[in-house]
This record gives sequence, structure tokens and C-alpha cells, in this order.
Amino acid sequence: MDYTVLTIFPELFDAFWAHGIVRRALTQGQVTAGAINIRDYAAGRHKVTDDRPYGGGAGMVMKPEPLAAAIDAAREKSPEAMTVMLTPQGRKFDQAMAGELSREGGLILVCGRYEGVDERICGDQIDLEISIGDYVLTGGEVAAMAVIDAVTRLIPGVLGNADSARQDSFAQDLLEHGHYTRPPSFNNESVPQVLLSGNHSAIEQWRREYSLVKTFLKRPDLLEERSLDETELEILKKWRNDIESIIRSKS
Ligand code: 4GX
Repeated sequence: MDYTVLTIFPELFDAFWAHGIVRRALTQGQVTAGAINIRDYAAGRHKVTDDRPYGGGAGMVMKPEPLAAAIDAAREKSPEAMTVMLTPQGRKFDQAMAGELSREGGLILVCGRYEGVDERICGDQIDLEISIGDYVLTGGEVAAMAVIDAVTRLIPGVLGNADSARQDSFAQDLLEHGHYTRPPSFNNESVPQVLLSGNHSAIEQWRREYSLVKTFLKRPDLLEERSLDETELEILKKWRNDIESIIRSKS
């Protein structure tokens, strides 16, 4: 995967490339990355990248010429890459999209600032518009980092086996089960006994139940969109029966 970020603040990415899983992916060579300063493609002594909006109104608009030239430069450097713009009007980013993007050879990520970019950029030069959620950022950079971060960990070989094993088939589209480490008691709360038992099938069952019930309690919308297999239906029915018997005993 080859990432090219287009931004007027390339320094924002210095720390991002230099830490954690993203750094490991770069070091191991599964990923290459660079940032292009859009300002380098602006004309004149002052290298201006923004201008006042036609028709008036508050705020500034990103000028089309520097951005178009920066996109051209990025495409020349990474001709196979898909060109993505981060914008609230884009397709909502989710784990499925992260998976699709992880199979691309390269991503050119266009980070707008100000009120937005000149509308004439969005048409032919951009393959895909992505939104990371329905809120307004001050620029596309943080959104680009979110996309790069989520995509990078899905590139084969980036996560060690120990990490990737966590993507158990049953856990798809569910919240993760609770995680515990030492000490065995913290703030008067003990680690669930089953996790200390060494009984791997019991642990697997517990995790599955925890994951499903946690999803039901915290993110029921995720269950609405997902089908349930026989085991999962049995788990939920057991909880329903337990709840019903408590209600019966109190009424
Ligand atoms: N998910 N923003 C982009 C400027 C802008 C506006 C329109 C291009 C077209 C955002 C989000 C987000 C704020 C980044 C506006 N650029 N990006 N910026 N939510 O809010 O991705």
C-alpha cells in the first residue's frame, strides 16, 4: 500500500507515521507513505492556497489550481492509486470500506481546509469521497489519519498473528468481549473466574456470550443489521429466560 497525503499541514503526519502499528507497517515495507504540501504547488511569492468565495459569505475556499497540480504530482508518483477526498458529504467510512481500501495498491488522500475546496476539483479528479462521520472537522487531516489507521491494520502481515487472531469469525460486526490482565483483583473487582480456569472451550463460550450481550446492551443497532446463528440465538434466549424469571419472581 502506498499512501500519499495532500495537505497544507504535512507536519501533522510526522508523528503519525512514526508510532505504533503504522510505523511497524512502514518499517516492514508493507506500506510506503508520504505527504505532499499543497502549498508547494501554489503560484506567486506568497504561495496562496485559499481565496474568497464567489457569491460572498463567510470563510475561504481552497483554490483549484494548486490542488489540481498537487493531485497530478501525486498521481505521477503513484499511478495505480485511488484518489480519495475526505469530506462530510462523502460515503460513511466503516470497517467494510476499510477492508475494501486495504486491497488497493495505493491511496491518494486529499485533505481540504477552510470551508471546502472549489467544487470543480470534486468531479473528475476524485475517485471517492469519504466521510468519517456526521460532524465538522477543521480539515481533512484527522479524517485521513483515521482512514489510514483503520486500513493499515487490515493489510496482510501488518498485524502479528497474535493480534489478528482476534478477528475470530464469530466476532464479525459485534463489539469485542471484555479484556482483563493482571492484577487478578483491581478496585475490588475480580477477573472473571473462567478466564483463569484454563478451560479453553469455556473461555471461548464466555467471550462469545460477553460479545453478543455487550453488543445488545450498548449497540443494538449493530444486531439489527446482522444475522444471528443458532448459537447466538440460544445465548440471547437464555438471557431472555433469565430476565423473565426475575420479572416473574418480582411480580
Ligand atoms: N469526514 N471535514 C474537510 C473541508 C472540506 C469540505 C468539503 C472538501 C470538501 C470531514 C468528515 C470533515 C471538514 C474535512 C471540512 N473539504 N472529513 N473539510 N466529517 O468534517 O471527513
